[in-house]
Amino acid sequence: MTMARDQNPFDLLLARTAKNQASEQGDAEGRRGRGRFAIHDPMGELIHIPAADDEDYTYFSLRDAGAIRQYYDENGYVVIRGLIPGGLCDQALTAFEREVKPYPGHIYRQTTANPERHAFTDWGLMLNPILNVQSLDTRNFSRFKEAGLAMLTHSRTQEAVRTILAEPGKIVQSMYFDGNPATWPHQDTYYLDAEDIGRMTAAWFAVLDIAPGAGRFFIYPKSHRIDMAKNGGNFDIAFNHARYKKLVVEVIRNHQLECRAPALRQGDVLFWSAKTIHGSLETTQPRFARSSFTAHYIPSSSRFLQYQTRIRRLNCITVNGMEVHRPKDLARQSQRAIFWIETHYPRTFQTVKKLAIKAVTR
Ligand SMILES: O=C(O)CCC(=O)C(=O)O
Ligand SMILES: [Fe+2]
Repeated sequence: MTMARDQNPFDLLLARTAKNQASEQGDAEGRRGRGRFAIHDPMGELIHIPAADDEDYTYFSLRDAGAIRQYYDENGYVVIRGLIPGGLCDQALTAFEREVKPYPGHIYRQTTANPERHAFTDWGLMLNPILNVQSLDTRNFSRFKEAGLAMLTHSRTQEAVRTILAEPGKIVQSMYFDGNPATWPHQDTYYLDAEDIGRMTAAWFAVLDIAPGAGRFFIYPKSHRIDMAKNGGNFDIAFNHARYKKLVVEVIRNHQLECRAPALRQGDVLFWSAKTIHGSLETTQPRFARSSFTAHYIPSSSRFLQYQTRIRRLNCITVNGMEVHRPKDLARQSQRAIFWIETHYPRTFQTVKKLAIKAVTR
């Protein structure tokens, strides 16, 4: 799909920079051709993405509040450069190497939502992302958890979230990635959202400079405006998840959506909306980590919606003045007992869980 770039406030901003002195038309064409790194998009098409940020859009800094909001509303995502101080990113990396990587036990994981031990790539990267950094057992992961939460609730993060949501946000989920699971294209709203569907915003925190072939995060700009089937009935997550995945691919194809994978340097953060189709690209540079946190924020006045069907009660603590929901919080004895059953009787636990989810999404 060709974008109406000449009406885009972001393009106007770019046109003002010294780097972009060509005509509006020529400049837009030039930028589009400047991504030099060839890679396949999720549809198997060869695309070119920027290898580094000097080949990319300049995007925004935190002080551009009005432009951030406008670009986000229009495109369903926005990049804020240099949001998080590099020192804090380094602390998280060090804590990950010291506390998390050598840990031999089970941790809840993003892809399955089940407790699993680490799976490693041939290059020694942790392949199965961590789910809910805020619920990790502090006895084992205190530094990593602290550094992660410091980024996700940083005063600058809170300001960005407030700009996007037009009110303070609260965290309902988070993740941490080291190796690349190549996340298939999806919208988060199918799994979680604010009660007012589409209001949730999520953030991808680059903890180091992300190499173009390390599993870059991609988004399909403007896909947040497309209405898709809801979770439930023939598209329920428990028994028809594969059908939903296929639907997303069809929507991308039918609307001829453009896949973008911005170059993110350490401390840059990409925000996207609950309905924006996103995921991560294939790995073609397997030696490079794609160290990143993600966090999902709903407006603080909003209730939390799961599977587009049920309101979930939140179990919040306050970190740096921001509310953080802790699902399956391993600081609690009762949750540790469930965790024990999940790790010792995984099959039985999964069957019961599937049936319970079907019962609520029917
Ligand atoms: O970074 C990724 O691979 C996917 C992250 C994601 O889908 C999310 O946090 O919602
Ligand atoms: Fe997602």
